[in-house]
Amino acid sequence: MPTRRDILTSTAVLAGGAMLSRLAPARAADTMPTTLPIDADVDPGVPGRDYTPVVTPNNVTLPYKLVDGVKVMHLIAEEVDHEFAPGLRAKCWGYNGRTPGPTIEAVEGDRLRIFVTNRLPEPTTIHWHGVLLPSGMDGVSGLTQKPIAPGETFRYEFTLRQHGTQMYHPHFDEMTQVGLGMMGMFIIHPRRPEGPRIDRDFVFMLSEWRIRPGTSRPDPTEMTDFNVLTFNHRAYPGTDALVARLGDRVRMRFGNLSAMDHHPIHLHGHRFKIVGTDAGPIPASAQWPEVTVLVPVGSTRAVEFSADNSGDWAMHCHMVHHMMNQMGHGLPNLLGVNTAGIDDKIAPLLPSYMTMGETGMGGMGEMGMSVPRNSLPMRGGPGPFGYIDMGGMFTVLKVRDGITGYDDPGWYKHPDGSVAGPASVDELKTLGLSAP
Ligand SMILES: [Cu+2]
Repeated sequence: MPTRRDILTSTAVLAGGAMLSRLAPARAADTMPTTLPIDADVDPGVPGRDYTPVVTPNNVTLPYKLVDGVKVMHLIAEEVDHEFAPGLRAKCWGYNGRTPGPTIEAVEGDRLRIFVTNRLPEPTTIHWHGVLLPSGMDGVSGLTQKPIAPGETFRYEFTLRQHGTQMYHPHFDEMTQVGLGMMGMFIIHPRRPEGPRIDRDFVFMLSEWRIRPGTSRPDPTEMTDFNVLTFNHRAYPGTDALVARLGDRVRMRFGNLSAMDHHPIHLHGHRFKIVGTDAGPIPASAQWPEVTVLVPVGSTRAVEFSADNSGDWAMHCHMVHHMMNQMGHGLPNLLGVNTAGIDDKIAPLLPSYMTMGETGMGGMGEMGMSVPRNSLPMRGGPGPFGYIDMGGMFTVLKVRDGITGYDDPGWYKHPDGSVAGPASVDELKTLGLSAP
């Protein structure tokens, strides 16, 4: 039976800081998500022994060096020539030659010493989003530290006393630096894992960009009209396929450092539970089932599910404008317009002109319509049944029996009779349904 005090305490936790301080000051520390006493002295966590390492599609994990029991890491802030998908490259800012930066991975109780070298043309800092640490390590320029000038290297050092899905990004000229790609994921494994063992643990950073077709510099001042939407800064068809063995227990962690938009990430063929935020794990009794997880700006969400359904399963942001690539934006609306004769009249002025969109915009990606150099067509890429009509924040989860690695197994071979196809007029007539 819960006591009255327990009930008051849990109510206070739900209601936030004000209630907390009035009703349960002594329990405040208990609300931190940790399986480890804050002052515990433990050995550095070892990959494979203490945790199953995460996989960041299209990206890597930051290496560390062990020095006197401290995990030493090095991030170099610099300009990066980044490919969003075959056909589109841009000058972005990132870390260690890539954007987003490498995923930081460690274990609750680890002590980290992270050196940050600035090779940008302006100052920077790194803020460790959601990580509980001393105020002076929080990386807010002007408030908790001096900015790191070009050419300087700063040292950050702190002990991890929580676990969960965190992020890192600058807190200096945020609009420019985050808008140009300076961000990364920061995964902290529990010292004593609870719950079912996770077989595959995928990490995604969600972000959005404005890159005018034909240009090669993202515009960080854009506030509304983003035209490149990315998983780990790649747009489909540039996103890695996600591979899982039938029956695997899969975790997916999403962080969102887009300038303006939340992203509802939808997975086909499976149901998952939302198991964590950037404040830590959600108790099993409070997890709820979903097929779409909304990842707000400046937040992380972790979901878990059993990959119990063989096939090729789309995973994408459900905002339809976020499944588009550059050339699909800002078009005139010609739906239902009688465009007969327009092409003939315009051809003498613009030889490559072709009116499009009067019957809908499906198929525009595969028309091979001419696009400016260094830009992506409206959407998609070739699939096993024709053209896949989605681009941007889109990828495919491939669930197969007997898979052992992460190599793309190719397209799913559907059992006979299990693929939707055209119905015959006879069949429709027999059922009394009107045929076209
Ligand atoms: Cu979205």
